[in-house]
Amino acid sequence: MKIHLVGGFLGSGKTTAIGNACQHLKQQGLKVGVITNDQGQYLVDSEFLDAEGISSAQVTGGCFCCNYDQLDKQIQRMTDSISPDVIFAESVGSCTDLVATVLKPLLKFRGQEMEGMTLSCFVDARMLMMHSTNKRLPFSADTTYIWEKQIEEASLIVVNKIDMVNTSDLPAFKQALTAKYPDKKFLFQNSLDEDSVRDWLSELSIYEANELISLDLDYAKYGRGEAELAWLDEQITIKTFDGTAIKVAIDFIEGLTSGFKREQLPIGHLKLMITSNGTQRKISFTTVSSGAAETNELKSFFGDSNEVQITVNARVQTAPEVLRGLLEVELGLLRTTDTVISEENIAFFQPGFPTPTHRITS
Ligand SMILES: Nc1nc2c(ncn2[C@@H]2O[C@H](COP(=O)(O)OP(=O)(O)OP(=O)(O)O)[C@@H](O)[C@H]2O)c(=O)[nH]1
Ligand SMILES: [Mg+2]
Repeated sequence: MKIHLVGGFLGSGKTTAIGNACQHLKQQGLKVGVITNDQGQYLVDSEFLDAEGISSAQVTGGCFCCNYDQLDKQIQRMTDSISPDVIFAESVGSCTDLVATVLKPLLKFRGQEMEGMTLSCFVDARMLMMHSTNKRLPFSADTTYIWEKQIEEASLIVVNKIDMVNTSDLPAFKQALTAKYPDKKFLFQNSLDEDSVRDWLSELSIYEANELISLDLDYAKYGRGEAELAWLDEQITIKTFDGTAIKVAIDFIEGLTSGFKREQLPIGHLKLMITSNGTQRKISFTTVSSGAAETNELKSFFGDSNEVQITVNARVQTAPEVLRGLLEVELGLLRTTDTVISEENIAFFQPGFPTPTHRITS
């Protein structure tokens, strides 16, 4: 069994790439599993992988490093149940220090039974381009510190969403990256494209992460950067009597994202899994990706419907109460005698200070 640890910032495209990589490996007859990870309990990433028919397990309530025993248990369970050839473990997008707190502990405690481990760091090409031209990223200094440290600790960097970058800017961008990070391997990827994901898999098949060096990390700064991004997860049910439940869902999504814009709140990642008429669709928003086109397609994708379920996972740079307040206001505006909206499993909080179970610095 090989474990591919996949890190990188919120919304950079980790789950998308993992999903496509799993489909490809399955077609080759390999057994694959994915371990998802996030702050809350009801994870859109797990629902997405289930919908794709990919075996997954989840580590909830905080990152792999602070819940190492849960991660270890899920690896064991997956090994016992499906005996996978490959496991992808996707860490929380605001997490760093993976070499010292996840990779080295796994190599130490599970090295015997593994054929190897890799670490990839995903980064949104547009954010990396901003950074490489000395522009400020749309997050606080402490959150930007996490983003920078994620890149620093990995030697394989997947520069994702390359399709969103102007091709004429690419040569200078690539040159700037090589000059700044001469020791890193960069893959320029579009994770929506199968061929592109196949190149990543080829790289993973020859790459070993054993030589990686643990980060020198200011935990106080890291903790502040984590805490500045509030978490919210909940499940919403919209019921109507005239087939307009999808329209109400679209109004909710548009209202919520306009609210974030109006209040100038940087979106780490807003993920929504929408279920109706026996089918599902995930849509996503980050500060650099509007998701508006995907929202517009929902009406034609689902058609008329009287019931819609939405799982919301949000990571936004604000106080948790503000995040929850915006959501409550939007839902309140949409409730009428003919539109019944209920909410379940609501959780919103500031992620706790990172306290890894293990930290191997040697
Ligand atoms: N255009 C384009 N969109 C992409 C690409 N990769 C991912 N996306 C989109 O980016 C959004 C976020 O992707 P995810 O795979 O959920 O990102 P993630 O890194 O797993 O996010 P977190 O788990 O929240 O950290 C989704 O809407 C994807 O469809 C890509 O290469 N190109
Ligand atoms: Mg993900």
